[in-house]
Parts: sequence; structure tokens; C-alpha cells
Amino acid sequence: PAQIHLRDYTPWPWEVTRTELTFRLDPDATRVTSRLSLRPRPGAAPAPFFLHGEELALLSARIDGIPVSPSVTPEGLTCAVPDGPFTFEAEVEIAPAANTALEGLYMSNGVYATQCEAEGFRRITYYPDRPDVLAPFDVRIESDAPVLLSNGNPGASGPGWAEWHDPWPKPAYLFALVAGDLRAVRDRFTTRSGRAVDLAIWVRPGDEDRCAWALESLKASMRWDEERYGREYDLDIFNIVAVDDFNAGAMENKGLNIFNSALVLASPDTATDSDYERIESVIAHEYFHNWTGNRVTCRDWFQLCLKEGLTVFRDQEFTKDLRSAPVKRIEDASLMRARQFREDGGPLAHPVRPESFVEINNFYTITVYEKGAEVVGMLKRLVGDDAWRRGCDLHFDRHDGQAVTIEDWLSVFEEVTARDLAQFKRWYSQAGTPRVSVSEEWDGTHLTLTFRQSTPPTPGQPEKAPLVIPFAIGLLHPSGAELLPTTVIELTATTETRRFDAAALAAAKGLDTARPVASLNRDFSAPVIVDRPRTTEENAFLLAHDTDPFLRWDAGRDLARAVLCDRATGAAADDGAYLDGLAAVLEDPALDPAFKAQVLALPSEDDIAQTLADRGLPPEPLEIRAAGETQRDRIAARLGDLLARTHDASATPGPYRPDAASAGRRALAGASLALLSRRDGGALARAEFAAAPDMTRSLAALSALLSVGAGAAELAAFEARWRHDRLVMDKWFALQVVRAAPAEAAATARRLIGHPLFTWTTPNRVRSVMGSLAGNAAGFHHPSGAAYDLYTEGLLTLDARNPQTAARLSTAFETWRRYAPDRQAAIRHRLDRIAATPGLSRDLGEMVGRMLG
Ligand code: DPP
Ligand code: ZN
Repeated sequence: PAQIHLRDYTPWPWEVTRTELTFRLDPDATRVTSRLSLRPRPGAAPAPFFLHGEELALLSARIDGIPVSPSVTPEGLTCAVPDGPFTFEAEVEIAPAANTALEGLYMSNGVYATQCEAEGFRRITYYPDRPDVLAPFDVRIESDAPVLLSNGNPGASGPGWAEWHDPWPKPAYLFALVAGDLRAVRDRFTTRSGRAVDLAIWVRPGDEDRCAWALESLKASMRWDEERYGREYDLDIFNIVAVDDFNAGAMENKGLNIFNSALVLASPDTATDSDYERIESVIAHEYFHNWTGNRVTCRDWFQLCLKEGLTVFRDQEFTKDLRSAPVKRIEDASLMRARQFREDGGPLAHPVRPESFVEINNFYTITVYEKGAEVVGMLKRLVGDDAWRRGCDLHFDRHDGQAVTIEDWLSVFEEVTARDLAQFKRWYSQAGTPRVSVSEEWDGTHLTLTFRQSTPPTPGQPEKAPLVIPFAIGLLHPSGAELLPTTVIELTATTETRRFDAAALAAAKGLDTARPVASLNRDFSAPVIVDRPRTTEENAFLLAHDTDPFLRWDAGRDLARAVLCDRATGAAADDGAYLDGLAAVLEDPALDPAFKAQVLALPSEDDIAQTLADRGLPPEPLEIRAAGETQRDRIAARLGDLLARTHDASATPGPYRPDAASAGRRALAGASLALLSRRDGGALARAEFAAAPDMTRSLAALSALLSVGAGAAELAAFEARWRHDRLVMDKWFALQVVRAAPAEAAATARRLIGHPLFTWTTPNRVRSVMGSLAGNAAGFHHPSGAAYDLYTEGLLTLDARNPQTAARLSTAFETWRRYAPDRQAAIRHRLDRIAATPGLSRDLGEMVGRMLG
């Protein structure tokens, strides 16, 4: 399959001045007629007229009304066209009910829905399906379905038909259509300049009482974007539709967002606190795309981070403003370390702006999204808040209605700051996680810090150049007082040195001269690995005293990591300082319960595996699991009474409220309950499950029970109560696999795949079993190989129906080279088997090929 390269970009030689579409909907034979008004782009070099089109039956085509016979291949059509302006019309037939790939027009529970990003529109009709071709769309839908929706503002309608007009020129990937028996939950929003906007969330009948939170989140997002970025909404109507079968989380189609129902529907009974938080942030994310993605879009798919990195950054800021900024930072940093560093350090590593791909769907990655957001955050830190806002304003003014590049994006900041961002731009082109090693020299009065940066080789990039790294540091006096408040050092050369007069800093505070403790990469100011092993004493000190909440959490995490690595490798483990530090955090009345819950969590098994691999020790997942179990038992034994008090003091009586403070208390209560269950065999969890007032507490109790090998009766009761609710049942499927003992995980997953409610056609359900199996590291890597086999079979079964989701799930194997030779061989054997399967999709084929590298 062909590689597509960034360097080969050429603009399309025509412009589409209008796109008119008519849909006659039918599950098996939908007719789509299209009429494109085209004219040559001034100055364009002559080229054959090619339109993308896949899996379409072409019924007829006309140019300027005269029938033509284009030559058709599986990728599209070509035909001879006039020199000047002309119209191209086509009629095609498609079969939405047979579309299990969920790209293009498909059906989910009797509802017609579309997903066109990145290249799904070409499965709807013949079109220049590329983000740099923008046009206003007029759409007519004919169907008996009671609700007919498309982008933009509603036009005329009558029984069995409706028209929609989108005045904002858009690329085809933002097209959407929905038709079905849906109910709206409505509200209104008036923009700052007085535009009245009708808001509606469309759901299946019966789900209306689960939309309130999404609507609140939408209004909060609209207000926030006006206040923080001066961005207003630009149509008379904003529709959100919830569908059950969806490959991703949600999609920002202009004026008609389509969401995975898991990211819209919430009620206290059925959704957890984390669901509420995710719904709030994804509603915001898609809404924010209206400016960062829709009004200003991407020239080509290599520029995906232009909209995604920026929009993730904006939704992170939104969550920080609405909830706790430190807790959000810890969540984002954890995600980077747990998943992005892993991607960036393995065979799938790629730059934030990739330079080539076979299948673009494979590049909707944690690197493009989350590292992309970190790069935006570093840019903001480097230019400062004021220039950030001026640069964003200029970006919106200058590029409104355009499809642009990372170069365009950076050039506005160069203009407003007169700063050269050429070196900074390497963050977009260079893959791999940079390491910053820090060495210290103390001469009795001055502390000299030497920073050395390096980035390891990644596939296709053997050599790396130095980056601009905004590295936030602070210095603490041994008494705990802060000597140097957070200061951002811009590291640009491979080696940089900074000297601090600690004696003078101490004297200014009336303190004696003493060697300070350095607090490095505060607030996770750069997405790097800091190579400066801290001693147990330093970690304990920082956990107790640092003024930066991220670093306090990080120090606690380091203490836990050291203990777990020792245990997992059979070394003597001393957890005294860690347990003392935990106790002090739990007892500190000034700390936020959500923060305490974060500190109480152990590093993930994958984190420990990666840490060991970095030290050249092949990780043994069963040993890592055992180390964590032992450590949890020790925390429970040593801190049991404190945990019991913490648990009781975190109660949130009264009706469920999803706000951050209440959610934080429930998170702490849940984390305490899980540990307490190790002492009482699950007695308290059993009682809590029986009396749980909401899904958050029900699931926390069930999880605690399963983690101590109990909970069979509760699982059955949960199933009996919820078997008719898809979203809740996803949790039931997932939890059993995640909590299964290593030797049981594959069998549990196999049994669940045989459950009557399991289906390969709903990605959420597939992920609840397959994704959870990959998430149970000790189960996934069990030496029997049973999970590898089951997973391989599952990927192949899924690939035949839904290549995009199969390819995404295949990343479970990306870490294979970190393990000992026998396990490597075992995984390699499965990857080879997948690669050799006839009829493998381009999506999964590319992923497996890259992993085998
Ligand atoms: N563009 C979507 C998003 O919001 C992904 N399909 O990330
Ligand atoms: Zn997005």
C-alpha cells in the first residue's frame, strides 16, 4: 500500500463554489445525488480531474447536464472536463446498513449517522475529499424518519423531507447527516453579541433524562470560549446527536456534532464521576473545534495537530478553570507518561506532525493529540499569556475560512513576539521523548545546575537536534521554605548551566545557608523525562514540602515506583518513607481530597514495566502484579485506621452532585475502600454496594470486591439490574476483565465474548472486553499465551468488520520489544500471524508492519 508524504502536497487544481447533495435514504440502497459547482483555481497547473470515491455504485454522471462516462477505480473516478467553470453531477448508491466500518453513512440502532473524518465522505459520494477543498453545502434529505438533520441552519421541510443550508464553507470531513426516531432536549444560548442559538441534544426515546449534564457543559463551553478567547458561535442552531456505535469519542461536524453516547448520556444512576468529567471536557473539545478546526481548518492531514493539539490544550484549560488546575495537570501528565511516552519510545513513534502515512486513521494518536497539546502549552509558556492571546486573535483573523499549516500557526506568534520559533518548531517534526539530565554542584554558597538534553533515536530519525525546552524549577531550603519560586529556564543548547546564589536567597528570608533541594520540571512544564534520580530522602522532602502540587505528587509517585521496582525484581524493598509520606498527605487537612486520591494510587503496572525496561531489566508482568498486591496489603495494614477515618470523613451525604469537590471526596472514599477491603475481605465494600446511592459508588464498591477475589453475587445482581442498559453494561464487561487474576484474564474475556450481549459491531462493547484485557497487563502477558491468542483472534475478527477500531486496539502489542526474548518471540509469532492473514485491512496492516518494523 502506498505511503503518502507531506512533501508531496499540491493544492487541488479546482475550487468548489457550491456543493448540493440529495439523499434518498434506505438501509440497503440509499441514493445520493450530488451537484458540484467547480471552477479552475487561478494559476493551477493542468491535471486530470479526479474525485475520491470508495465502495460506491456509480449510477450516472453529468458534466454541465450532459451525461458522461468517467473511468472508475476502487479509489475514485477520473474524467475529462471543460477548461472553465462547470458543474459535475453524479448519482450513486450506497448501503448504510451493511456499513460496519462506521466510516461514511452507516446505521446505529435504526438511526442513520455519518462519520466523515478523516476520509469517510468518499464512501458517501464522489468528491475531492481533502481538507483544503472548502465549499458551502446545501443538503436535502428524503426519508420517513421523523428527524432529519444536517449541518448549518434548517431550511424548508415537509413530510418526508428536509433541507439544510450551511453558509460556512467547509471541507467534506465536517459534513454530517442524521436521520431517525430521536428526541430532543432543548435549551437556548444567547451569544455575547446577541445571537440567539437553539441548542438541542438528540437521543433515542427514553434517554431524555440523561442529557442535562451535556447541555450544562455545552453552555459552559460556549460562555468560556467567549470569555477566554473572544470566540462566538456562528449559526442559529447547535445540534448534538448521541449514537451507540461510534469508532471514536465524538466528532465536531459543523453545527451537528455526533457523539458516542457514552460521552453524552449521564445520570447519577448510570454514570460515574469520571464519566461526568469526560462528558464535560469532550463536549467542550468538540464545541471549541468550531473555531480551532472548523473556521480555521487543516491544509492536509499531516497538519492534524494544528486542530487537535490546540483544541485539546483549550479543553484542558477549560477543565482547569472549572475544576482543580493541579489535579487536571496531574491527570494530563499521567496520561502523557503512561501512554504517550510509551508510544514515543516504541516502534509506533512518530512526530506530532507526521511526515508520511499509509492510513491517516492510524495517526489519530496520543502523540498528535496529547503531545500536540503539550507543545501548544509550551508555546504559551514561552511567549507569555498576553502574546498568546494576541497571537490566537491574529490566527483567527488572518486564517478564518482557510485551510492552513503549522508554519502559518507559528508565524503569527513570531509576528506578535518578534521571536524566531525555528528551533521550537522541531517539537513538531522530531519524535521521541527528550531526556533532560540534571547534575548539581554545591560549593557551600552557590548551587550550579547543569542540564543536558538528548532525544533517543526513533524509527526513521536516527539523529536528533536540541529542542527549546521551557523547564520550570524551584529551590527549597532544607527547612521546607521556598528559596527560589517557580522560574522557567529556557534550555536551547545540548548543555546549559545556571548558577544560583543560595546563600543570598536564604539570607533574604532570614535563613541559614544550606544546600537547597531542587524541584525540577514543576507543573510538568515540558513533556520530558527528567534524568536526575532523587534519593528517598529528597522525594520524602518534596512530597512533604514542595509548593508545586504536581511535583509533590511526582515525588510520591517516585517513592512508590522505587519500592515496586525493588519488589518486582526481588530486591529488598524499604517502604518506610513512602508509607510515612502517604500518611502525612492523608492527614493534611489543607489538601484537596482529589489530590489525596491521586497520591494514594500506585503507579500503573505499565509504568513499572517501562521503568524496569529503561534500566535494562526485562519486566516480568506477574512479578509486577505481585509487587503491587503486596504493597497494597502493606498500605492497608500500616494505614488501615487512617484509611478508615479518611473513608468516613469523605462521605458526601445528600443527593448526588457532579461538581469537582464532591467527585474528589468520592474518589478518595473509593480509593480508601479498595485498600480497606484488603483487611476486611470486602465486608465494607459489600455493604456499600448494597446501599450505593449512585453509579460512582456502586462501581467503586464492586471494583474493590473484585480486587480481593470476592463480588460474584454482586456481579450477578449488577447484571440483572442493568442488562438493558448498554452503557452501564460496558462497565460490567470491562471491570471483570480488568480485575481478573492474571491466570483468569483470558478465560474471563473469552467467556464474555460468548455472552449474549457481546457484539463485534459496537466498538464500545469490543473495547470493554478487548481494551480491558490489554489493560490488565499481568493477564495480557500471562506466560500461557492464552491472552495473546484470544487477542489475536479478536483483532482478526474485528478487522473484517471495523478496521479502524481493530488497528487502534492492535497497539496493545507495541511494547513487545521491552520484554525478555521468550515473550518477545511469543508476541512476534502473533504479529506475524496477523501480518500473514489474507485480506487484512490497510489500517491493521500498516500498524502491524510498523510494530514488526
Ligand atoms: N476530530 C475528532 C476529535 O474531536 C476525532 N474524530 O478529536
Ligand atoms: Zn478533536
